[in-house]
Amino acid sequence: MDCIFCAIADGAADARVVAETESALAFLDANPLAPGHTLVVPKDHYETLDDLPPAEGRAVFSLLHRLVPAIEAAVDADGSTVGFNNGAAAGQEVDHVHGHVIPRFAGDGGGP
Ligand code: DGP
Repeated sequence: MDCIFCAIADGAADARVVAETESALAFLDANPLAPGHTLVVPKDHYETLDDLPPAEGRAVFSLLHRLVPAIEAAVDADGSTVGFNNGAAAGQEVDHVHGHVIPRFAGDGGGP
């Protein structure tokens, strides 16, 4: 299977990794919508949230939960948009579940 996020999780492709647990990985988005835009993924391949087992979901959310305040502090953001594009109809372009953490700044328009 040809999956760029699996390649990043396996160390076969480069990424700016910001945090890692046994089953989840966080790295900077290659096309950031804001400074510090980070993706959080399960290390194993699941296409959408619908396929993600509960334990993997907890691992991803746990890492997201820990990282959001750290990312906001690192880039001096006022908040962040956190979300998943789940399925092609929602704009999911990489078929490996990933949560976006997009730092937001007062006056930047807000909202997803
Ligand atoms: P989505 O539309 O939700 O599937 O978002 C995919 C995101 O993944 C998009 O913001 C760009 C990012 N992305 C795509 N390819 C790569 C890559 O090879 N490396 C990194 N770091 N990010 C990538």
